Amino acid sequence: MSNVEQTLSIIKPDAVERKLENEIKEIFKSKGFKIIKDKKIQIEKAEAEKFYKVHETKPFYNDLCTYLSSGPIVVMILEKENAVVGNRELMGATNPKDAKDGTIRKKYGISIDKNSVHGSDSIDNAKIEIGFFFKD
Ligand code: IDP
Ligand code: MG
Repeated sequence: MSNVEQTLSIIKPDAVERKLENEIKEIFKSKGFKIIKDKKIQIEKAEAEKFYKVHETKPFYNDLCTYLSSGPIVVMILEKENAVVGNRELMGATNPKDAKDGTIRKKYGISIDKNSVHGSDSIDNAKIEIGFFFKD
């Protein structure tokens, strides 16, 4: 049974700023993810607030939204068997200090807020997040 899924990945401002876009894309491709769509954009803070609305009660919400809108990001639709979980595994733990060897956050993450990548955490959220950035 094939279980091909799509998930949303974001290369966050800290990684784009360090010119890691191509390196990170190559990691995804080498692990069997297809990059179905991608674009480099900069979003307004209000859009970041919508995107991260699930975190609106958290103490870090304001800084998180300021950060995500602080510079260019690369948003991508990734496709693979079990892409949602597979991407979360490849990203590693939210805090790069806790991320395992071989994960993107271990390799590139600077801190819990500047952790280089975002990935959808469920199939339902993947659909919502893909729709958020890729409307057609
Ligand atoms: P995730 O990105 O691994 O799914 P979430 O808990 O969904 O982690 O948090 C969203 C983002 O908010 C994280 O990637 C990180 O950038 C930031 N964040 C999460 N927890 C903290 C915190 O305790 N302090 C500062 N930033 C945080
Ligand atoms: Mg999350």
